[in-house]
Amino acid sequence: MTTTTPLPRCFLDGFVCIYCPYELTFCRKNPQMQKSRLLLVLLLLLTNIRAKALGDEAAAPRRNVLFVISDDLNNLLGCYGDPQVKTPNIDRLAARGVRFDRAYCAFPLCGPSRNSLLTGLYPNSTGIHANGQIFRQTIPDRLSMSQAFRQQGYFAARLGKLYHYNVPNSIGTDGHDDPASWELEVNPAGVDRLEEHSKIFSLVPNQFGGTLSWYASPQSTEHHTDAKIAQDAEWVLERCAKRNDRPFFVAAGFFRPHTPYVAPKTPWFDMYDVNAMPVVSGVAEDLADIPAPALQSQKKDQLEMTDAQRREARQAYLACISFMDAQVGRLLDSLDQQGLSDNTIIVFTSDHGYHMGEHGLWQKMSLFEESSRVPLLIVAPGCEKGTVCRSPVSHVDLYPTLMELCGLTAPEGLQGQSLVPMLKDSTTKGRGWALTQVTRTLPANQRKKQAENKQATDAKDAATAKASAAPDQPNRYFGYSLRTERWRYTEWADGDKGAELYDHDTDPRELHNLAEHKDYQATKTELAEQLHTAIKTTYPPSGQTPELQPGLWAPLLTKP
Ligand SMILES: [Ca+2]
Ligand SMILES: [Ca+2]
Repeated sequence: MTTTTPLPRCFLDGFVCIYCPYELTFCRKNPQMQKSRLLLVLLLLLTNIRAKALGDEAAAPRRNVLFVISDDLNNLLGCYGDPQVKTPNIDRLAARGVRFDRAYCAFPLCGPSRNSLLTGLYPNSTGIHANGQIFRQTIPDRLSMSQAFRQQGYFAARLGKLYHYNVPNSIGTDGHDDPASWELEVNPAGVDRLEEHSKIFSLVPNQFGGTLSWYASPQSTEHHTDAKIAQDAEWVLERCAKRNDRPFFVAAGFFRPHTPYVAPKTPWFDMYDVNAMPVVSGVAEDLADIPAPALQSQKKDQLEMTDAQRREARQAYLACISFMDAQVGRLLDSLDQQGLSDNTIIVFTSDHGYHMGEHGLWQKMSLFEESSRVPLLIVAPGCEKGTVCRSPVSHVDLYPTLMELCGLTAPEGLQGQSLVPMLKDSTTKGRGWALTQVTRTLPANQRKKQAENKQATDAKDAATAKASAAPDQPNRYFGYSLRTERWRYTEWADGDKGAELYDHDTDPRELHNLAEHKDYQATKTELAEQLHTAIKTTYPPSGQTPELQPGLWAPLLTKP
């Protein structure tokens, strides 16, 4: 009598698993079961892959953001081709990511620019066209960029100047900050603020913020405000690194190279030979074809500067850039040392550009290239490295870009484009233009006439009112400038007070205004149409710029 050993029962109750050695023989004897086995193997493989993918997703830490903004910094940087300035740290940052060659602010002044950048809305939608105001006074319910990060679980910290500050007097305070934007605010002040004001040279004695002023400080680097910001940022990043369950948005806002140009003499001023500093020439000839509003930011004390003073100002400005660059380097080193670099998006920019004597202009508040253009570097994991994107982009594009890079939900109504396609392929064209706007005031002798015109305008249908009119402030009007890959086209008061057209293919210094040239009228007409269409996108859906609500500056506290 023979006995047969019963086949062990499969734990899948009749179905066969490749991991089950007992059932393999049995299965092979049964074609029907073999078919089932194949199906099951496929199913298990798919399940396994899916489970692994989900596991990776759950295990992968969310991306962090280090957002670095400098104040009043133009594109005088090594990575943007300046042959004199020494910016090794910003240059190495550029080598790690995408350098945007045509990036522009929405408004060339601290307050309006920063409110625009940090809300992702143009100034016509924030209602902030001047310093000393914040969007909580006009659109209190909007989510600022870092607030949107906070609401989706991020830790958000601010070190130094993100929203507007009066520089230098507000250094060490919160300035015109938005408390709802941050969980932690750090406001260090160094000797440049606390001890050295009386020693600073200024074109107008005792005025430092809006006036060209400089000082080569004998105090060493670590005693200056921006170095303290970098030191405090290192401390914050060190603690962030220990909390890998919580992603961060750390924003560092350096005060230099804003006036007064104060930096340690050694090593920063010593890097630059004052006699080797160039002075802009040919200004008188250049001014002949520029409409008056384009030059309204000129100041008498700046026009009267000697060449020696112009050289000193430039030396001091470059010294401050190199000093600030070293502080950027500390932040990059800190990310590396804390093991955060692979998973942290880094943005570096400035709130607007800056003139160094071009067209007789210094500082900001012009619509020329030097004042409207900003440096913009973005380093993001998985994106291009060391490449240059030449498509025109705007500060308003940063908010949607960072939301997308971090996989967060952006609030409704952001007005910029995401730059993620350009970070993946720097030849992507995108929107094709960037728009910068500025305010101008009427000279006293034109104000009465303007008041009469306003009455006439009020009588018309609102739809026919001009886009540049500022009806609440009859003495004020706007200039708008559209930058495409090739052209800059600017209109003052819808062209009533002048227009400018510059061909960057042949005239990168914007010396030859082609707006009235007979050969360029078709180009001008085309760009004017594009400009007016672009201006419409800067308004909220209501079509009305929100007005300041008196007394409204309440922080909107949020979770976390
Ligand atoms: Ca500024
Ligand atoms: Ca000119």
